[in-house]
Amino acid sequence: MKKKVLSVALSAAMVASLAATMNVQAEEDLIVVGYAQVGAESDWRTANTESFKSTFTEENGYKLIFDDAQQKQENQIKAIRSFIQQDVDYIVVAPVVETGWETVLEEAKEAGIPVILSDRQMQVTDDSLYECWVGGNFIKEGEDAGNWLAKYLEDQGRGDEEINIVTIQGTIGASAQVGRTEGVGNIVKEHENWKMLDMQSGEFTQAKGQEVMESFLKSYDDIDVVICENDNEAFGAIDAIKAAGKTCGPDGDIIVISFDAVKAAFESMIAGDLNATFECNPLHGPRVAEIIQKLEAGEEVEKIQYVDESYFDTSMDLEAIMAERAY
Ligand code: GYE
Repeated sequence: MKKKVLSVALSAAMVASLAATMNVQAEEDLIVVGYAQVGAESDWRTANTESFKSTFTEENGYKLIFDDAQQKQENQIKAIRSFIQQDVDYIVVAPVVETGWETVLEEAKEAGIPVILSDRQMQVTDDSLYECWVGGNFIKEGEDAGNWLAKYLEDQGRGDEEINIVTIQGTIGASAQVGRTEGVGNIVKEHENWKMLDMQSGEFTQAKGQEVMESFLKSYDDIDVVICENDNEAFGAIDAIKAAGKTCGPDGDIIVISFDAVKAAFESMIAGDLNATFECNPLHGPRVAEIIQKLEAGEEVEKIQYVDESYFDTSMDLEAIMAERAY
């Protein structure tokens, strides 16, 4: 009797240890991905983080090490070095700015860890330092916004009017800032009657967007258009416009244009504050996972991968569109 109890106890212990071994093995099979994220500066960024966290799960075969760099390049460099030390299988970076990455990318290369760029790009002389990049076509987004404005003014019979524009830029040196500023600039050049009065960075945040718009409104009394390089800056700009006793949106004094097309931008258009938003898709998690799976299978991946993007304005059925969107 005693013997039987002992053997039951023994086999229970064996099952437990076997289960523990299996667990360790399962963990060893996971693909370890370090993601050096920019920060949490905007709704777009929150949706992007969420996309990675929900894609790179243990059920899907991954272990995600996530780092929030609080919009500072030095923090991202530290995060990449710590990923190298932890000997992760892949490093994914959404670089805060485009320059200054060579050294740390070489360190990753020496360690034999592939680097995938997501969202913003890097300028490096040797592009074999990263596998590929996936993100939005920022110059095109800017040009689309400029062309939208031209048509909008034309439709309102204001095609030949003097138009004063200000721009609240994103983080200076970030691809999304560089591309959107350039894209809008290309269209501004085509219109002699358009004048870019001023450009200042709002760091892609609502608070800074509001601050910059407040100062623009103090300096210039005839602003026709404000271009905000992301939605959150536009929310801040709209608050500043209202606080200054002015109006905006389709029935207001100032036309407000932004980028990203997050849910709150739809709400702002429905409320009649924002005129138009140019989409930038933040759901990169599944795309990066697809790239990793291809690399795991030894397949080639395309170096530059643009995501599809659209735009939305107050002439559309925004309630219906919003209901279908994931962010
Ligand atoms: O537009 C902005 C975010 O790099 C595309 O970064 C991204 C930009 C996005 O903070 O909201």
